[in-house]
Amino acid sequence: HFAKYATLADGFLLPKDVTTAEYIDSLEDFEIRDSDVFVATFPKSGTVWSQNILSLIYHEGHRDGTENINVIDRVPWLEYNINNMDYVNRPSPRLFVTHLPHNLVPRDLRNRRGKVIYVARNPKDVVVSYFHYSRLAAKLETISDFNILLERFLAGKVVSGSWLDHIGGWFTHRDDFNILFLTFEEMKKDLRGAVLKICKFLGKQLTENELDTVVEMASFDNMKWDARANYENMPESFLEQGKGHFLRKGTIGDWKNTMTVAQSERFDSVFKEKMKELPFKFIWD
Ligand code: PPS
Repeated sequence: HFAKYATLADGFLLPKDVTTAEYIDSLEDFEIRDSDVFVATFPKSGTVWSQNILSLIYHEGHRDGTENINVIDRVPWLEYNINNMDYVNRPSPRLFVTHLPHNLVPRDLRNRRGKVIYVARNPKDVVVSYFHYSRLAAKLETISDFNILLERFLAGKVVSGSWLDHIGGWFTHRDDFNILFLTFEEMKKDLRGAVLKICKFLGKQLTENELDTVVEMASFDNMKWDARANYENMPESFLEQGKGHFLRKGTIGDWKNTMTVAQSERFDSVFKEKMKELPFKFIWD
């Protein structure tokens, strides 16, 4: 079943041919600068959205359209260096994104060097988004039966492992990091407020006009047609074009259109009690 994936310690699953366990091990010693900024997420939780926001905040050439650089090159994945960038010698401030659990990121980051923005999303919407995405993403196994995917998600057998362990790990160890927690739902309800929170956390002062531009350009409707941000430029070996859009719906509560009542109850029976330990206020409908 898992021919496409490799398993790391603690059951963390990753796509096999975009990285290796050895490379991820080596990240332990990757030197972090105080000016480094990381977006950390479980997949399908608002990663590309947050990458785009960071890119827009930091790069005037992105905001004013004078530079045509893909967001994935502005804010590359730490653990999947797909474009073979020289991460060590990148000029500051370096922006990165990661799906890694808290214990596998560079040691310096766990010692409060650099900054982390952790974005979490209602896990019912996460699993539904993952389900649809698995049809487009060449690196993921396509699972056409939602029930099978749901059971795997609940058992932590999807890429990046257990949602609960991921979010629980980052939250429990929050004092090891300079970290800001945000939810997809609060970004959706008040994007301007979320961008302001991010700017405050990063110590970045934008003018009102710049802020307006970031908010406008990071809206779903704008990103959907922005090739730099919507994965249109990803090679077919990553994303099979023509099968659907990476930016699919971008809403809160779409899980209801895929999950049956029985599946939702099954989800609750495994997750609800355990989720009470988390402080996140997800919106469920
Ligand atoms: S990945 O593959 O892990 O990087 O995916 P990720 O980017 O975390 O999640 C993809 C979902 O985020 C939605 N998205 C947005 N929603 C609202 N506004 C904006 N601007 C936005 N950008 C991305 C995207 O549509 C996916 O969610 P679903 O529910 O599938 O539409």
